[in-house]
Amino acid sequence: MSTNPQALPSDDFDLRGKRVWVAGHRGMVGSALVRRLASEGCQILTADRSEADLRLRPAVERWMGEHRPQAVFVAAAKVGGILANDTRPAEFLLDNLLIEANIIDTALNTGVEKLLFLGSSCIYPKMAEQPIRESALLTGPLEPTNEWYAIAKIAGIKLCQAYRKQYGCDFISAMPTNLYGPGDNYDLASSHVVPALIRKAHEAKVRGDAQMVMWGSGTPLREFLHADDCADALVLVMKRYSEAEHINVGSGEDLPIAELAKLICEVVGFTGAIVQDTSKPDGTPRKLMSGDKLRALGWRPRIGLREGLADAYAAFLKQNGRPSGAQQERPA
Ligand code: GFB
Repeated sequence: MSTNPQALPSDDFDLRGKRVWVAGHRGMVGSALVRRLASEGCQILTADRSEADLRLRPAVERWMGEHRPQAVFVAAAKVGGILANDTRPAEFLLDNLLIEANIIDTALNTGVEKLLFLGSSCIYPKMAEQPIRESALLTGPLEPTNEWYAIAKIAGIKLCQAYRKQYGCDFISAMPTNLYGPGDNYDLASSHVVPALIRKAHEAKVRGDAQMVMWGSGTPLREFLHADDCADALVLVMKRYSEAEHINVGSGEDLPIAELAKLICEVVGFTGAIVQDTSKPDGTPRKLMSGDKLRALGWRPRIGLREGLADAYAAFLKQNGRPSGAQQERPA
């Protein structure tokens, strides 16, 4: 802990030899962090849900008390795509509030030296000026489809800031853009757009369908980052960043969903038509984040979108080569 709550440490936070807990190691970002941390010379700690349900305070206290992590990546969260966020608001709000409050407060009590809390680009106002700078937080109304998740993540940022201000904890926050990659969720009712379209294109190809369904109008713009690039940026942020304000983690480029769908069809090899289901929501029209702060730390993404999508499709085939319960959608 620093004696001056707002001060930047003069040196990098050294991970070597430290006990580093990746909370949420089974998720897409958590598992990418575990892969990335393997070369950092630290001891990686993980807790299975059977060992510690992170929504339960006594379980978190017991686990952290026993394992005494020195650094924590809070990658554990209830996450999902636009439909899951829109239809399960209570879970997205409550589970995320519980997880972050339990971990952050127990981190204070167990003497964690540094904690990095992960949020999402949906914390920003729906109509924020683009590219979205970190200072746009709380300057306007949120996107209604994910305000519950956004409020929980904003509360997590504020918890880190409050613990920094009141107790001098080196707790920081990073806000990744829309992520994709190995270990993603391919359930069509709860997934994000990239895994959903990979699965739909693959199954349409295998069945020989003439078309596949894309939700919404296809006009919303989204910025995508491969989970391995995200993990790389997060490790750098853990080592080099120590400010109260959160930091954006993105690729710096966005594209319309209709173009993403075409690109995914090319990567997968589906040559049929893409049809819209406009009964499904579009969500935020655009959420391209400014990457100035991250670039100032010297970080650049390495994985281009086409290459990243090919990697994600290869991972999908490995994970779900022959899906037993193919989920077929028809245009509304
Ligand atoms: O990835 P996605 O679910 O999340 O949807 P958001 C992005 C865009 O892709 C929306 C469209 O405009 C969707 O309508 N889309 C097209 C599809 N086809 C599909 C499909 O088959 N499945 C899905 N899921 N989308 C989430 C937030 O917003 O982003 C979360 O709800 C979080 O809170 C996450 O912030 C990163 O980008 O709209």
